[in-house]
Amino acid sequence: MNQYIVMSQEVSEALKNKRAVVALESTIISHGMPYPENVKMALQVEEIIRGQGAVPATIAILDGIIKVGLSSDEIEVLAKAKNVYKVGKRDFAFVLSKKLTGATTVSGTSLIASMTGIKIFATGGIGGVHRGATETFDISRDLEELSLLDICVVCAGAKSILDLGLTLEYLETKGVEVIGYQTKELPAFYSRESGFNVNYQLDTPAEIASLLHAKWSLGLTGGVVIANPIPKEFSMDAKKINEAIDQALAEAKQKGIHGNEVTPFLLSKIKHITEGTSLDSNIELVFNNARLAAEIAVEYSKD
Ligand code: PSU
Ligand code: MN
Repeated sequence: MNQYIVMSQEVSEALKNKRAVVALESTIISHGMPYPENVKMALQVEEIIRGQGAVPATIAILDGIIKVGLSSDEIEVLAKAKNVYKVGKRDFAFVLSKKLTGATTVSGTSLIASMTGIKIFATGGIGGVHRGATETFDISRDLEELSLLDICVVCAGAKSILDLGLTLEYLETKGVEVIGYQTKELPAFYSRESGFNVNYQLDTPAEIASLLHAKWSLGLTGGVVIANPIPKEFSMDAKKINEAIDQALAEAKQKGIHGNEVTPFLLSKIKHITEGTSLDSNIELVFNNARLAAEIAVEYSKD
């Protein structure tokens, strides 16, 4: 397809046979979680997707090659590697031409998924408009790419390290619908409540697949966000997690953290402040999203 892209046999056969495939990002592995929890999470997510009858396609760049569908060994290598680039659109050309290793963000993964014909994507949380963006201009590339590419991203909403209200406004401007899975309220990643509403509620994977067919068959290009609340038993107290987020934000500001280092910095601080409980919740919500994404992919591949 292109000298820089190599697809695993499993993914390439699944796509050829029009079977359900779910794309998975790799920044969550290299920049979002510590080793060895990251490897365990990544391998288990793939098993959950296979268990639903779909094929997982974890996407990352290894030594200058974009891999679509990593082997277990490759996941291990990526999870342990140092100096892994965090790759969105502006980073691909540099990392590829220098034969470096990179983990793709939601936006970077969506770009490659789109090139290879994968439409359903599971992750933890998407990037968005950061708090204070009116000063910093910090708006994740994720939102822009979602506005351009035909991709359905299943996430647990967005964390309140972001300005959720502005993130919803931005998505509205760009024509990206935010669908709540069995909820009217936008979930806030670690907790099920944010105080904001989604655009529409849908209650089954089949209804979501049918929305995707309606949108894309009409040529309405662009993404769809499926906001899937963290299961109750793993959700965190909103007040407690928001205090941790505020503390992490203050520290980032004081240290002058900026650019693409902001999100990884905040994630690791929050984990530290919550003594690891945020990491457990984070892993569980990713499993929950992988399951739903696989169910949607299976329904979507039916017609
Ligand atoms: N949110 C999380 N975990 C993550 C990320 C976001 O809970 O690992 C990652 C995703 O890869 C997302 C990226 O695409 O951070 C957004 O980074 P930025 O804010 O720099 O655009
Ligand atoms: Mn940013």
